[in-house]
Amino acid sequence: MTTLSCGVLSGPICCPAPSSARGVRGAAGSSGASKRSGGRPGNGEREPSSFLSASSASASASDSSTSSSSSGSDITASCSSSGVFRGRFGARASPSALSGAAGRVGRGWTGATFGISRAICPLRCMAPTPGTGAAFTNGRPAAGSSQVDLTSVLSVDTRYKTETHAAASAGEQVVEETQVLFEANEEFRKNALVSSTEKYEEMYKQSVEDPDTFWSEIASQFHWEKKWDVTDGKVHTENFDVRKGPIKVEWFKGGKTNICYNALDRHVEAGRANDVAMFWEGNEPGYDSSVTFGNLLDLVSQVSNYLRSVGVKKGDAVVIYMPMLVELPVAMLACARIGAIHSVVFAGFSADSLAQRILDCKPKVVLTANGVMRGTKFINLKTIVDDALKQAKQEGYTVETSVVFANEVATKKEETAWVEGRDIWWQDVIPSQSTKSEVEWVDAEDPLFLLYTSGSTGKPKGVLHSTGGYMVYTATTFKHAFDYRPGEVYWCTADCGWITGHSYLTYGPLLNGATVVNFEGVPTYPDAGRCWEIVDKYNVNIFYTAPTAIRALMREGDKPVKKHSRKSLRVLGSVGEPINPAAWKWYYEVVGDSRCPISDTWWQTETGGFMITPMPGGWPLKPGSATFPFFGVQPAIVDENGKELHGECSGYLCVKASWPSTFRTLFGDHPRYETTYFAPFKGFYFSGDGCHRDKDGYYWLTGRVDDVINVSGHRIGSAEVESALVHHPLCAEAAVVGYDHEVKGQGIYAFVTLVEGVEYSDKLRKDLIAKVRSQIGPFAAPDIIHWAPGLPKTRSGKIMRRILRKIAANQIDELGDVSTLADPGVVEQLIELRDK
Ligand code: 6R9
Repeated sequence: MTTLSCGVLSGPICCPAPSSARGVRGAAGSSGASKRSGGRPGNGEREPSSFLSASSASASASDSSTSSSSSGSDITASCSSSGVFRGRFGARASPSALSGAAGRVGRGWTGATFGISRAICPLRCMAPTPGTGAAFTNGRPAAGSSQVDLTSVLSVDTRYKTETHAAASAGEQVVEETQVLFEANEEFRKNALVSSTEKYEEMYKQSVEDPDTFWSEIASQFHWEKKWDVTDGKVHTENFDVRKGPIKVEWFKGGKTNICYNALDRHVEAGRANDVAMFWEGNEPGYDSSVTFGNLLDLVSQVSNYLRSVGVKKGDAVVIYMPMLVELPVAMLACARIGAIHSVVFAGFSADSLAQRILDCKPKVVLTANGVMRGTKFINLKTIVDDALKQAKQEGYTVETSVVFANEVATKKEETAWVEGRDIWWQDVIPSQSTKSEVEWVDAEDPLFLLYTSGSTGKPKGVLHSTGGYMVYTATTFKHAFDYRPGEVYWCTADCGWITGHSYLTYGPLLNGATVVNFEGVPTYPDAGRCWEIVDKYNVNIFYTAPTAIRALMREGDKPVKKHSRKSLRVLGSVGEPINPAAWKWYYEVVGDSRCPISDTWWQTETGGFMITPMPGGWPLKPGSATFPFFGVQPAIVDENGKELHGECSGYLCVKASWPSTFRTLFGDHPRYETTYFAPFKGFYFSGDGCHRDKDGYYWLTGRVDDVINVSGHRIGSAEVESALVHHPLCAEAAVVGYDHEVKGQGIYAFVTLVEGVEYSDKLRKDLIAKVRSQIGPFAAPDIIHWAPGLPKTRSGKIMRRILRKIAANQIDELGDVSTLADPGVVEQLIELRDK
């Protein structure tokens, strides 16, 4: 049997200084675009969190072209042929434990036998690559294109393939290696919320057979000012089938509630006012603060009162462009308290991107800070906001009020540019507000927030979530996927600029009354031991991060980890992209001391909460698999014709029915919502991801199948980068693809055709990268610019991205059929220029 051995203040100035504060922080008070065809307006959507940006930066500095194939040797090297491995959370290979779960989850599938031969590559049984591969005409996908590109599924998955090869060539039995199970020890399982596959099965069965009762019971644990309507025993209505009319989802309609009340007031009223709700850890060690539920409620009330005072009402949008100060989640909760719709834009997006979002949702107010330090780097947020507001004004929309948090640790007030009449210091207006603020009771279906995300066109999609279902679902998923127990300290490294920071740094944990760690800095500053220092400092029990951060830290070796005890850790989590088994193993063995289960949570901005995730203790884990669906989630893997596949299979990951936190629409564009997500495979929500289900019913996510690149766990549309590139006057055409990147998961590889007669130069290369940085944000900067005298196109002008991906991956001998190209000679030219 092969086994894997494998404030100065201490708090916001405007709230009482918490006793545990030690800091000295003054603040916390606290598809081929071309000129010829007209480039799309540049815009970006997402960027890695500050955490992730750091790892991206370090990755590109060292070797931007390294493929992740090296991880393959890691896994081989650490394979041993010793017997069954069991740690405190041990690994084992056993068929029995799984039989229940597998038998049930793999609908229509009877198999539960274990130890059968299957290579790690989850795409073993993927359909063959279609002839021309590229799914989008002219590299310029139409909004809501219903086509998906199977070739990208194949290229995305090379990490897994490589590992399979590596293991095989070392004479290991790949088969058994992939079947290694990591199972929680008896003690862990006994106390787990979901302690067995049987318990999971029972709950899952009820959740899909009678979702109305299942979710009503859970929803009843929250405060509802008025109970929801029940029609024919139903608390939800949905249409997931475009053939039957408009797509529509509603949960708990008629119910009146408030998510801020449930996340704060409810705990304060239950006597928990003095319990710590949030530990804030600044970029600079020693700068920290903590806020209790009482403090947080006071702060949120003050901000909500201020917003009301400047005319923000229920249903109005508020844009938040802030670093990870306590004030960021506070601002979100303050909007929720008064029924305003928050739209957080990651404070790393460029002015252009911010302007685009402002123009789309037309906020009354923008909340920001004058600057922030990330590691040793100062980021002047105020100049970015100023530029964005200027652009928005030129385009016809004027923001009347911009509230600026003076982040004294990063920069001085005197050095901050100012627009009289519009700009106002946060510290001048918030602390003087009353700490009492009436709650606006909203309908469960009233919108809670908007969050822009990348799609396959240049225009970002404003994903809209409503209140009641989102509240119930994020709270429930948080509790179960992390096996959360009252009193535990939980640290999520995500920035609130992304969905993870919404659902699992703010709402999910606070709804459960958990103590959250909010870290402003980056994992490698001042050194690679920072995370573990923080874990020990706050006795973190649950730690949730992204594979890109894990890989960046793994490169620094075990020493910085082992220097710290980490004995408080109980559960680890992963999100953002598929975690490669080598990183999983390192996370498990080194960070978690082979003691802590890893919840590899698959979900999306659109889903609002976890969809496929382990429940620690409930069943054994397989490194790299997100395991099984959460309660109420009915995944379907379909083939290219939309036919649902059963048992062991690979294809496109869809969902058959709504779950409470389904996103309700794309802001201002319901047709795009329908065509993007519901038209490709009729009757299903299409996730945009490829997926394999193995013989045991485990789900293995294999990456995006559309033209979205997942860099450091965050989505960037290739169309957006192409559009930014063609904004450069010397760029005639651009085609962007993803390629395997050792740390970031995927990197950005841009093929660029210059205008006639322009010479290639390093300066131009830098200028092009700078163009993308300024149009979208630094995180979207291409890692590689590949000069392209021409692009491989079919006679109808369709770019064959399959070929570009192969060239980017240096798989020149796997180009496949190029005979349908208008000019096959282009490929030779591109190969010649590969390293130029
Ligand atoms: C939460 C979040 C969503 C896309 C999603 C998928 C990828 C996220 C994953 C994962 C494999 C996981 N993704 N978690 N892939 N395993 N555990 O990241 O939302 O930024 O919208 O990205 O991220 O490709 O479609 P979002």
